[in-house]
Amino acid sequence: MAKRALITGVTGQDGSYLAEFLLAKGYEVHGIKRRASSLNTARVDHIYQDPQTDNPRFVLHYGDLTDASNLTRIIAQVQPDEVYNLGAQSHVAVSFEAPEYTADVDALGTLRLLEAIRFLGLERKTRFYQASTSELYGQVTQSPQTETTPFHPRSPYGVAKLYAYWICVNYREAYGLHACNGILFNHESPRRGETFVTRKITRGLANIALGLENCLYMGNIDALRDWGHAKDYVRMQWMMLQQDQPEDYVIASGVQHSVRDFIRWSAAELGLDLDFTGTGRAETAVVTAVRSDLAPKVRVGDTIMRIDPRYYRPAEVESLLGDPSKARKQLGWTPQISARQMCAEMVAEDYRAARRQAVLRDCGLDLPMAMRG
Ligand code: NDP
Ligand code: GDR
Repeated sequence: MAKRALITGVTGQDGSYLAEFLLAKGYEVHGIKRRASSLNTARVDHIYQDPQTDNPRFVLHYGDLTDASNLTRIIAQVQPDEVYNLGAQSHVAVSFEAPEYTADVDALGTLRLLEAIRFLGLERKTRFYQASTSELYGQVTQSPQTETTPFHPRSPYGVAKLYAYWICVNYREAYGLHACNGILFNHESPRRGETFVTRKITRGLANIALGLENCLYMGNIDALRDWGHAKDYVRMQWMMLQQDQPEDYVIASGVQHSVRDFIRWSAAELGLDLDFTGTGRAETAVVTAVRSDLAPKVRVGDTIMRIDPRYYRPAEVESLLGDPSKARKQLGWTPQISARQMCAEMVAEDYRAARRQAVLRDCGLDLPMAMRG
């Protein structure tokens, strides 16, 4: 019989790639989506299966990580072999604005799922993956970070995820649950949410190239991150749950770059050379060469990036670099897509969307910003 997986956060970046991956492996995949006033399934619409006709292997359930009875009912109904807890208020900056909600979803939501598994007596059947994060390290004292590096989170998001990390370990130790933490470093893709830094840059610069925007406003571009591709990272989420022994693993590329580097790469994909001048809040990026016809609206001398302190965080995580040796040695995992290749893919996708938008504009059919793809 096909294995059954339940994914929270199935409508998000990772959830959509993981659902595709598990369907290709022959799984029956159940996902939890939130009720919203407008459609929020764009990332999984292409794998949607009509429940009327198809005897579907991909099934969506309405639910929310803040609702214990709902989660318990879904788990009782699905009887999953594997639960992937990817659902979260996942934006670090937003967690400073909504700390209590973030704790409810990211920390207590994890507890609710684990308790549902225990309450239903599924501890021996259901394996559990927890989406832990490099944000646990926060203010790092050791580089690169491994599974044994001490945690010092720097945001309500990081602190909530710290609770989730430990409650997962606790249910493993206390009840013998097969529960694993994947400590994942930043991973991106063309499906990344538009307000995370990589996507903000690739989308913003594609729009600037075609005259849909004038300037990118950024926060701390000195921040250093270890970026990988979401497709590589969801594969590892599944691999962890196939092990006989549940353990925690760092998943990272082992290479670090600055946000400034990412801006430079993205501009280069559009044929633009940049000069970064000034420091701190006065830093800008000015175009020094236009080397292709991809950016017909940009001129040498244009300032296409400025700093806006609104995007600074009350406490910043300046530098993260992961050491994925354990995952490589024990599971044979190696990432296949470099950060630079991923950046090229993201720019290409966002450029396609911007071109569609520019065509509409040129025909006098411009859409409001909020409705642009
Ligand atoms: P996204 O923000 O793209 O997706 C988050 C998902 O969680 C969405 O499906 C969202 O639903 C859902 N969600 C949010 N709140 C709730 C709630 N109250 N109840 C149920 N579902 C909810 O995140 P990613 O796909 O990038 O990340 C997946 C997980 O991995 C998250 O837990 C994140 O914290 C963690 N992580 C991510 C990393 C990264 O670099 N991407 C690195 C390390 C960890 P909706 O679509 O309706 O908003
Ligand atoms: P992060 O990702 O906080 O690492 O969390 P994000 O892309 O939001 O920020 C990365 C770094 O870029 C700096 N930065 C900006 N960030 C945003 N969003 N917008 C800006 O304008 C901007 N300018 C500079 C940030 O300050 C930060 O240093 C992501 C999320 O996916 C988490 O859910 C996940 O756990 C971690 O990655 C690993």
